[in-house]
Amino acid sequence: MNESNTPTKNSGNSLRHQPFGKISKWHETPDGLSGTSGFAYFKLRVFETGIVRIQASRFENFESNPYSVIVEPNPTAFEIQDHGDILVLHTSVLRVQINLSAFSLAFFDHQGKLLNQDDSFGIAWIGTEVTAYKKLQHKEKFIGLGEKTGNLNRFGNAYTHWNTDYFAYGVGDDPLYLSIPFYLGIHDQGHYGIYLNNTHKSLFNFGASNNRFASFSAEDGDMDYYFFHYPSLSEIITSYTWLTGRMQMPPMWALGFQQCRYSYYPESEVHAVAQAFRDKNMPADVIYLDIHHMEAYKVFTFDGEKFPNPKAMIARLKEKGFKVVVIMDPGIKTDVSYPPYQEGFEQNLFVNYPDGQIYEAQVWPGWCAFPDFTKATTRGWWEEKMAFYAEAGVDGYWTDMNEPASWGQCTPNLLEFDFDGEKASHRKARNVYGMQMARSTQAGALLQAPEKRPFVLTRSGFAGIQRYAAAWTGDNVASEEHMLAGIRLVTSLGMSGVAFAGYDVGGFAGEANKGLFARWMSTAAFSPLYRAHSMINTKDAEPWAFGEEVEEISRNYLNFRYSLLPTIYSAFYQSTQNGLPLAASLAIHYPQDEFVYQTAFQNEYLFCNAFLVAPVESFKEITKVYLPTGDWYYLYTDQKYGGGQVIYQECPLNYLPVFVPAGRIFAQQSLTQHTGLAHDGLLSLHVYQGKKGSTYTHYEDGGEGFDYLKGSFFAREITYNPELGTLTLKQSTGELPSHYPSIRIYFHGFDGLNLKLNGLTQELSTHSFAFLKKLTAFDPLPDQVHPYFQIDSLPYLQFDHTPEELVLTGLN
Ligand code: NBV
Repeated sequence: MNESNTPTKNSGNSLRHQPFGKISKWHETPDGLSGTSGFAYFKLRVFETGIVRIQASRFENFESNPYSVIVEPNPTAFEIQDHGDILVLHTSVLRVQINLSAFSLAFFDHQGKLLNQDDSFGIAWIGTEVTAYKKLQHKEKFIGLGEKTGNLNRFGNAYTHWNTDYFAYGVGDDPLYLSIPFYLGIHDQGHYGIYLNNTHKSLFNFGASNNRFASFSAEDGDMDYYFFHYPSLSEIITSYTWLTGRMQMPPMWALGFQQCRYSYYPESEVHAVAQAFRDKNMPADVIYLDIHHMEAYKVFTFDGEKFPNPKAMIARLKEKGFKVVVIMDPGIKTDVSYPPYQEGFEQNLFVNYPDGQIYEAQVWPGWCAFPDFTKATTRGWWEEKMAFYAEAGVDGYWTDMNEPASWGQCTPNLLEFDFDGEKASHRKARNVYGMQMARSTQAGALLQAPEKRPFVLTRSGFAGIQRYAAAWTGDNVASEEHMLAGIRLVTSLGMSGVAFAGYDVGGFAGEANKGLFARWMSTAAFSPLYRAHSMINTKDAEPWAFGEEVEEISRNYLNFRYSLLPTIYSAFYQSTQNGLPLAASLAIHYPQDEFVYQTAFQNEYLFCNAFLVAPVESFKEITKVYLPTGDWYYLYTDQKYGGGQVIYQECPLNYLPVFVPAGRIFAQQSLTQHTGLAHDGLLSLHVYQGKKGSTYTHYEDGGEGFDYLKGSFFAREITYNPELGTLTLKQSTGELPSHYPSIRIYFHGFDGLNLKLNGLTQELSTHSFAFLKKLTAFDPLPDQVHPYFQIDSLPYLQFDHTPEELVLTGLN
């Protein structure tokens, strides 16, 4: 090292720590500033008032990731003050202090509170590995980082991003299938978000094996991260999804129940399972075809024996109201008589070795070549090939094994990927491979059926995957701890931009016992993706396969899920607009509340902003629930609890602990057996008395297709204002009439109501009301094992659901 502590390109041992060094030159740019130490280069760019991008490179030409960020900087007012050794960049919400003597950064909010600060190591290299070192703040907590196992608070742990096929992973294992290098930091002084925009293998250390720093490193490429600060964590997630995109509105059917199995075959079994849902009055919308639908596991084929007439089969399933989703694996069998292989070979669509030879590895079909989904021509070809499924009537696609996985699980690093013209080795391309497969699959679905909303479910992905697909958490295990871990995976994905996510209900590997399956079905009714799945050579795992008791509990929660479709659909629409999670860890809403991070409470989350779900193992009869500040209603009885306390809640198998925040509103409709059937036209709104009100934005459209983008929707804000004692249904927007000509409002927790609707006095009715049905009195189970709850004399009011503003007064 020379005197100024600045290594030059030729100095020192590049395999030792090499800091960025003192800034010798800098200048203002249209959106920030850039400069150099002679050893390395930096850029700071203001993307938005609360988003600054920091890039540091050993080279003048900065490297990037063309796949995740989809926006350019938004011209935003900022100011740079030059204090000699220190520069200060201000926006209206953020202040970045840049220490020029060592290129170290500190981030403050507009009140001057320190949010995040570089350790004196700043940004530094060891060989090609680049790391940003951040001082640990007092009691700092770290949440998010996508599909990561472990605790909600990631402090004290380290995590790797390297998409990995991990059958029957343990609840602390890492890495898994999908990587999102975005996390939220929370401490006494405030909170922030950091997204590392580098696709190489990366490592996030939140104070593991050291007490000095939190750091994030990429094996190669540049340091390229976005720093976020806004007054709330929700706003940070909204801005992260502004940057990397949001999910598109899925078809309504994808919100229904989805039944999967590795694998249902032959055709008669698929029909039998679908029919059983109908015969047993258990609502469901989707059935999956796993790898046995193919001939010798070759994608774009059907096994002629097991599925002699897929088109007719799918048509029959459609008549029963079932959509069909097929699995698609990337591996293309290297069989010269197999057209996809021939075409890929001739058109150079596969991943190659540097000498041009096609890379082969073994997967289900045997030796396979792998489409290079980072190549535009490959994606275009795949999209065309999907005509095969579209012609058969397939409705959705399930992209599996797209880490990519192969036997041996060690894809060689020298492989070459097109990387959309930039060319990259496997080291840089691996983490985006699955995402590009999902992208191509979504585009293919759209190409083949332009009038339909694509549904793609992916196992692998990277930052931005939410634009293309929903995600599921891969090969989990049938155990109580996996059920709870799945919730944390889904809420972590949710705070990392992937709102539409779920886990295999019942557990993929192994076999659930009765209780576990029942609890899993009830819990997952409050999961954005509601899908059951199980492994080959295990016992049947459909919701009726565990006996009558489990069947009735499952039916109750399936029914509840379907009755909630107006709420869930509206929440999905909101999430397409703001990127917020549908299953939101309590940490998102109560980041400063220490209780929400405790092991006993870390699984609690808010579903669709209306239900606090307190997941609990199936064998527990009583559980501790933490209710944050505010008042809460136990869903099934309307019993009211004050917040900021731990309560003991009984949790018999037929009642999952669920609470409604005081002041909230949600909507129900009549039960249908699948989303393609018409409900009875009555929208039931449930309003919960509270000191703080809320707005429920009710949203409807055709449930399919894209007319909603041209105005064919019905939306209205419904606001409960406790100070004024009003419930206002604002004038609706959109060109579609509501599907609900009548509206009924249930008033929970109100006393002595004296209501007027648009000035006219109203007579209230009452009846006893239950969200779930009474279970059969299974002999010899006494009632207290399966209690039955209902709300006596619940007041309600019913009137015509007209589009004009409707104001109810007297909700005091
Ligand atoms: O295609 C079979 C399975 C699938 O059912 C599962 O959901 C995937 O995660 N697939 C993995 C292949 C290997 C399973 C052992």
